[in-house]
Amino acid sequence: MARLFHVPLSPFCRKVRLSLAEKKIEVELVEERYWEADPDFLRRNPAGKVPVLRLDGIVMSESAPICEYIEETRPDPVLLPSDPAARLEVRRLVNWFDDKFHNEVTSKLLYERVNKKVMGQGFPDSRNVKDGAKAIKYHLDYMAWLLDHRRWLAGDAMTLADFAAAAHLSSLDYISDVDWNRSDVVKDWYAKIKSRPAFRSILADQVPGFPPPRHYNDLDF
Ligand SMILES: N[C@@H](CCC(=O)N[C@@H](CS)C(=O)NCC(=O)O)C(=O)O
Repeated sequence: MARLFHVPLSPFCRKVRLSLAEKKIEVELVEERYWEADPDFLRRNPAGKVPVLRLDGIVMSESAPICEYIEETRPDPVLLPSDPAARLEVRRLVNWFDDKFHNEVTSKLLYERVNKKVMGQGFPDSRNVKDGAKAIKYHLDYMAWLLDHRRWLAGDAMTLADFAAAAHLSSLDYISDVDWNRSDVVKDWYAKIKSRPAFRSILADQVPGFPPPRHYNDLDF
């Protein structure tokens, strides 16, 4: 069986979990406290980062190549279209969320509020939290603009771009940091993706010391 070394609220791990679940690949989840730098874990990924996936006898790291490997070996259902221009758009948006959104929002809110406490690194930096809360508004507005023009973020079909975005937003929703009233189209998109069977394991996550808000796993908000 596949084995994923992860932490529950990591958006990169969540994106891989969503890909695996959408393709109905059974996986054993192993929580990896990467900040404790366990030598066994560092052997699996010398970069010391999660996710790390063991699949087909291969130990893989870096969520984007992992998702593309899953796509290439298990193409059904399709999460990366075959048309080069459509693939480009999916990859652009995966990168948008995992780079820009991550740096401007996830690292400023989730890492300040949760990771610092879990890792014993002190209190949230209020400047960062303020910057993250400001930046998420602009990102939600950009998503709303995309969804005004398309059914899903990268086009007419659900793709890895939707999973990348949903992975970040679901982690932030766990700590009530998403204002779902800002845009109806974004809220509808999230309700649609959240109700997929692939999302179930993510909605069942529990981080000790951080109980999720009631709406977190409510499919109707
Ligand atoms: N580019 C990597 C980023 C993964 C990443 O930054 N994971 C975080 C947890 S959310 C981590 O392991 N950080 C440890 C570190 O940076 O030392 C990917 O897409 O997999």
